Amino acid sequence: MTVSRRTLLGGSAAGVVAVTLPAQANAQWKAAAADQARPLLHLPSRSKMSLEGEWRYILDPFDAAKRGDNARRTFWKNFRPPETGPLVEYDWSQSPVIDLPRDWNSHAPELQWYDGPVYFRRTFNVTLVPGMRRFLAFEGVNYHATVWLNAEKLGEHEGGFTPFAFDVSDRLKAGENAVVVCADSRHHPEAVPSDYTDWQNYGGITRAVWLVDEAATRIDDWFVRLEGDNVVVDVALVGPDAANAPVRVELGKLRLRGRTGADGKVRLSVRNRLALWSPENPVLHSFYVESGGVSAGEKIGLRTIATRGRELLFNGKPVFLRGISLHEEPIGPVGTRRMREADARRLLGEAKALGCNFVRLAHYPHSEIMLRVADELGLIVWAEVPVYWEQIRYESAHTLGLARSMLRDMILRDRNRCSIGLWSVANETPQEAARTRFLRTLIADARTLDPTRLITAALNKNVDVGGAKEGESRFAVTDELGRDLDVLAINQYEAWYSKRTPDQIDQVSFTTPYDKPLMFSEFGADALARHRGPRENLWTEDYQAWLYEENFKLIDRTEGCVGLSPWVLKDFRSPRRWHGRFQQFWNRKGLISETGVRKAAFASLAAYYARKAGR
Ligand code: GCB
Repeated sequence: MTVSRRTLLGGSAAGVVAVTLPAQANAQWKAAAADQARPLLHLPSRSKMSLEGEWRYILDPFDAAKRGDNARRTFWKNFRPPETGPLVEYDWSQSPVIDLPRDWNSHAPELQWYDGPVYFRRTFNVTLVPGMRRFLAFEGVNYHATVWLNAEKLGEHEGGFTPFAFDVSDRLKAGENAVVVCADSRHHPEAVPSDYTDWQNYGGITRAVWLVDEAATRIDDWFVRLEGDNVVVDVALVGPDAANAPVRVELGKLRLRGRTGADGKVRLSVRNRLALWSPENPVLHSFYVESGGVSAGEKIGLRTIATRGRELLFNGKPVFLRGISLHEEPIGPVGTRRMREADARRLLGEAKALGCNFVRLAHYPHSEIMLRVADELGLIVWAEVPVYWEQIRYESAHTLGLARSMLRDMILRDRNRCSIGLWSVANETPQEAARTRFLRTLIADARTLDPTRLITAALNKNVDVGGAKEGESRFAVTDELGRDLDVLAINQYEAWYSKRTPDQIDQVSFTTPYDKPLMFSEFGADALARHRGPRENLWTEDYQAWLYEENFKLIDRTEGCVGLSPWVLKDFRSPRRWHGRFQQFWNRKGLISETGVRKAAFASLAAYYARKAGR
């Protein structure tokens, strides 16, 4: 299959260059997915050196370097010939500098719309310690990464939002080492998501890079959760002494001990005597695990989430999810995917100011720091993989393999975060057999990896819901996938993408034959901050607030509605939002502008949530 993509260089029409890429690139990506680099879990708890800071970069818009081994352009080899030759057409020491991690789009104006391969390089110094294992760990590279260490290829990874790592123990040299990463932001038709989304495809090494130090036998994984009245802890060791090893765990005042089996794994369990985590009381306990002199620790909370008929139960009690959806994009005048802890705190702080007890982290696994801050602040989280819209190739084995690896790596990374309540397998996907088979595979995987969370998906909006046509007002959520989900969720844009006006939302109803809870995972309208009424005028704050008020009534009269996460907390970058006055490549459905100006609907939602919380 040929991948045909347009690569834009420069923001002006004069600077636009159209490039058609060879089939080769897609073939490489496909090979990579089968043999994807896997993550090293629990990075925050490991001993490591940061590789953030200055890297150099080379743009390769024609994908020249991968078109065949040609010494003139094999960037990963860092040839530095004398001036007499041979000829080499790059020189890393003269290439521009970028401060990583970050997307390249916000780094320089001429890169705002660049979609293609970029090579990054930096050096770092290492002291070799006999017996120590070393890993080069990436928290996220969008979209496809190829990595070389000291000119040797380590491997590849496809998927922009999940971590991966390489064991480099036998490849590091004492002294200076050089890492080169090719980050290619292009999405081929079998990618996840596909090449068509409603958000900016921020390219680059967008999340942290680490050199991790580990003992020969390491604590590879742990999974702490509440099952019935018991705290259950799985621990997995990897290395020469992993079998039959003593394991000691502390969680708050609880003490657990055991020995691993021949596979290096052990399951420990003790009756719970610790306080439960909740949005009202987000209590976290100190977790500590030790084996053979190697230890790790973090903060972990305990809670349960379940359904009972149309009810949603949190720690055994009915809960109403007062939520908001958000993208991983910090508040600030320039759209970026550079999420630092302070950015996560500011974004989630706005959700708290709304009175939320819930956030939908759309439409892909967010940076791990978001989950850790949500744990601390007491926000229940919906986490999602980017199986987005009908453009996904549901019949492709490659695409399914990719989606499964993303779901797996997201769940393994985040299942110890007590904030996670719901795993979502998709957003607005067509009701057809291939898609349903595809999503059922993901749901089965999610249940195996984490039986303690509920599974959901944002189902199709408006006219597609239950086959209802434009103009109809009674929508039945009958999607076959509903059989497999724990919680049904609907995206609906009444009075924005439908012909109705907000006051006509009172004609609309949503029902479902499934005896399951139902959520409104999206609704909303674009509004330019500080652009005011009359409320009948599209794009005004007043129209948006009016639409919210009418939706609250719909929600209150919908049987089995257990919550909402309107679209969206903050205006976000989207290349398909062209309106020159109101949008300028921002999706304006935010309750706050990109710089943090609160729109009128912010106060409407905050007042509604105060009522819902009985305040
Ligand atoms: C949706 C999508 C979301 C879009 C939103 C919109 O249904 O799930 O990704 O950004 O609509 O603004 O149209």
